[in-house]
Amino acid sequence: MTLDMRRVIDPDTYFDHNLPPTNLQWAHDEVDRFVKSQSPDQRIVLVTSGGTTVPLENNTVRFVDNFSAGTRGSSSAEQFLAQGYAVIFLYREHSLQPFNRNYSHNTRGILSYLERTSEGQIRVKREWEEKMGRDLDLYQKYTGSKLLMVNFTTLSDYLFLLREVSLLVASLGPRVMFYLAAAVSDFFIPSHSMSEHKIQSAGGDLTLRMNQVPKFLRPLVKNWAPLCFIVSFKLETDPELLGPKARHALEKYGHQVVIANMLDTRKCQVWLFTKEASDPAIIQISKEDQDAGRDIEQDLVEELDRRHQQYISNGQQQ
Ligand code: PAZ
Repeated sequence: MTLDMRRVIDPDTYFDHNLPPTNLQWAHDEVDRFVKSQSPDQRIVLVTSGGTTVPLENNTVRFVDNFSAGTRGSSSAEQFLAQGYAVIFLYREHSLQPFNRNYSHNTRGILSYLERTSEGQIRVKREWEEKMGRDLDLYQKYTGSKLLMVNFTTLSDYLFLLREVSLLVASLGPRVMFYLAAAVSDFFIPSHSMSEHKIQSAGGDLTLRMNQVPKFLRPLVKNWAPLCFIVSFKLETDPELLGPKARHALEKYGHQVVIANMLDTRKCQVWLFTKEASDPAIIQISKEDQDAGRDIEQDLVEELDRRHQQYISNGQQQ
């Protein structure tokens, strides 16, 4: 399989040529209701999480996926809730979700947390009772009132939903944060260029031609939500590229923060780049803290919370 990634499309054209997701109207209504139900000074964060897929066929059997388990997004959503934010969680279907993440995607399987009592009832095993009880209480406390979950699968779903949510929250201005942790494909096949049905193998090798995905951070920052506090992520595997690419993104799009991370060390170290500081702030967490159950997202979200408060009180001057 070879990839040809040369053609560039602008963001508006993208929406004209790709189909919206089936949950777009539902998401519009739910986000609208959620936002209107918050108090006037409530801070809101849109957390995006998980990877987008890029279908190879309109009747999709095969797709290209983007790396992301959803750990960053789901753990961060929990921390934002703890900091008092209302959270819109835009996540890849079947990726990790806040509070559920501790039980849903490990090798054990949900049934291994349960047992049957001598009376025949099913209950949580004693060793998990305390932790599960805590997560259940938080999940029930926040769901609906402070946590709204909206799911996507494909790149196209994600982009339509991101635009929809952005336009709905934009009027709230600086008190809204965008925390764009989802891993979004850089390449795709437009709907009209895709095979309608399953690609057949009878023809031998497959050559794919993929277009470059338009850079949606630009319209997001400039047009969709210009007054909001926008945090994007940059993932690299080559350490030489990480700093320059994070800086380049800040200069090109003019938003507030780029969080840079390396694939191998993303759970223990991140760098925060801003326009104001010449060197990035480093947030890291020791192996001992990780083993004790502490996530780097706790420190990361606390730092962003501080910077967001500053941004609000500076009246967007940060
Ligand atoms: O979801 P996860 O915890 O496995 O990974 C998180 C991440 C590395 C996808 C995220 O921190 C990130 O960098 N997102 C942006 C990726 C990108 O550059 O498109």
